[in-house]
Amino acid sequence: KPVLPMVIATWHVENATAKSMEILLAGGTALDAVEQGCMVEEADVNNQSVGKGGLPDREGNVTLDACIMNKDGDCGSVVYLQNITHAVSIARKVMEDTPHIMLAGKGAEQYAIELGYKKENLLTESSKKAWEEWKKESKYKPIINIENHDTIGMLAIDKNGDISGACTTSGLSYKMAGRIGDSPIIGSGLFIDNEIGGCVATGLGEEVVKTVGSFLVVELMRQGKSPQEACEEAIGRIVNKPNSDYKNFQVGYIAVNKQGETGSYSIHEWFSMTKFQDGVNERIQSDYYLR
Ligand code: SD4
Repeated sequence: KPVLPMVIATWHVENATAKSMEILLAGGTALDAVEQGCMVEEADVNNQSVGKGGLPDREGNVTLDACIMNKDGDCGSVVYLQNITHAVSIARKVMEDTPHIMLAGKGAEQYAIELGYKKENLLTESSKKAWEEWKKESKYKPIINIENHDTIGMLAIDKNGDISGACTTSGLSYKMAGRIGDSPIIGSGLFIDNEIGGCVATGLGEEVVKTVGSFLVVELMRQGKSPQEACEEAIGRIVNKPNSDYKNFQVGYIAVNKQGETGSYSIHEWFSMTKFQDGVNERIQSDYYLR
């Protein structure tokens, strides 16, 4: 029997998982838990891959992608959202209160403002400085594991055994204007099936989308694989592609099944998952392909 409630997240985000657990222990739903957990990182200006303080695109604009999915298989997402810190909350509102699943750019911002959110400048001094430094050479090359890869993805199971997930990011730093990654794409950056489990991705979004990574992991679990085996096979799909350039990019998956078992796997070293279960909030170093 799984120890519930529980929550896992990509990377080292113990404050975020602590917030989620607080909600879960107070009897909150997995959906509330993943939203509030993601919000912790969105508000943290020191996390330069998410929300406020995120690194900008090459024109200096911070643009956010986020999505959320609940136990009923409903989903909502925002892409290319500017000037609003809590992209994940707007994604949730898209899911719950609109006839749509995805809003982009100006429309997403307009919707947030209608909901009462205030416009904020998301470009902090330190992110602006980093961008100005980058502009000197303007070389676009995603850096494995470093600031480029701190997207937060969360999966939670509440005391009723129901699963929800969310994902939020400022995307790859210095991306082209208008670029959207995997994180707001249901099935790629995130997928939940309350009968089976959930998965969330981080890393180079383009490569995740090519294999519809999170959906793949959940489907592999449906076929009987453990979360760990499913994550490994999904990474295998990427690295075994003809001409895959995997030595030069990172992708990581974390997954949970209905039994509360978890898995995580990445291409390169240094990926990690934070797990809060049974009173322990811990960082778990992920196993990886390029040993
Ligand atoms: C993207 N998957 O936009 C995201 C980037 C990421 O930590 O994971 N950053 O492609």
